[in-house]
Amino acid sequence: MFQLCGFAASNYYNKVKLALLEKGLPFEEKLAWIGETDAAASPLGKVPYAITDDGPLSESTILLEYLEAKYPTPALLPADAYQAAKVRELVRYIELHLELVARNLYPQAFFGGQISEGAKTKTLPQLQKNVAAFAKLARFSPYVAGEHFTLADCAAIVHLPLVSSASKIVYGEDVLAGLPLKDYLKQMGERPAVQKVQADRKSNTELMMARMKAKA
Ligand SMILES: N[C@@H](CCC(=O)N[C@@H](CS)C(=O)NCC(=O)O)C(=O)O
Repeated sequence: MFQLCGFAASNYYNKVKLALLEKGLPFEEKLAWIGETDAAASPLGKVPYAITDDGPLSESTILLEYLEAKYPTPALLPADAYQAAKVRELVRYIELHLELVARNLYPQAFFGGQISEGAKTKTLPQLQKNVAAFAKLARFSPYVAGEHFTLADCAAIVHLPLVSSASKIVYGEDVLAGLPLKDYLKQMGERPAVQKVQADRKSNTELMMARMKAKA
């Protein structure tokens, strides 16, 4: 059985969990906080990682690709090669050009830390540029890639709210304000898989914060 390892407060963990739930695949969750990961399965110590019937595997997008290849139906990638590449392009933009850039803001936005003025000044124009580029690709009609729920939605649902709130908290400006994110998330929130991921994220985040407080 596919074992998803990590913790449900993690957006990358939730991207994979959402795909598993949307595909209706059986899986187990194994709680592994940062610092408690399996070095053989996740050499960088990041979450998520998985123990599959074929062996250990790390990197969330690689996990998605593995699941899609191994269990092709229901499909979260279009059959057409170009359309599938367009979905992968969206996933890449969301993660590399939006989430990873916004991640510079997380220590201050979510964890009570302070980031340098230099980092703040550098990150805002990067985010603005990358959001403008993403806006040219994203469809939101009603799904990120168009008419069907795809892997791009698994990424968008977990990452975009963080990009939005981190920029609001740190800059007082939502860099995603020009996108129909609110309506999109409302619609996605009607899906049972999304509801399950959000409920688990909430309770695991409370646990994570309590652990952080106890350690401080
Ligand atoms: N590229 C990785 C990113 C995963 C990631 O950064 N996960 C965070 C938790 S949300 C983590 O493990 N952080 C600890 C670290 O980077 O050492 C993936 O897609 O799986």
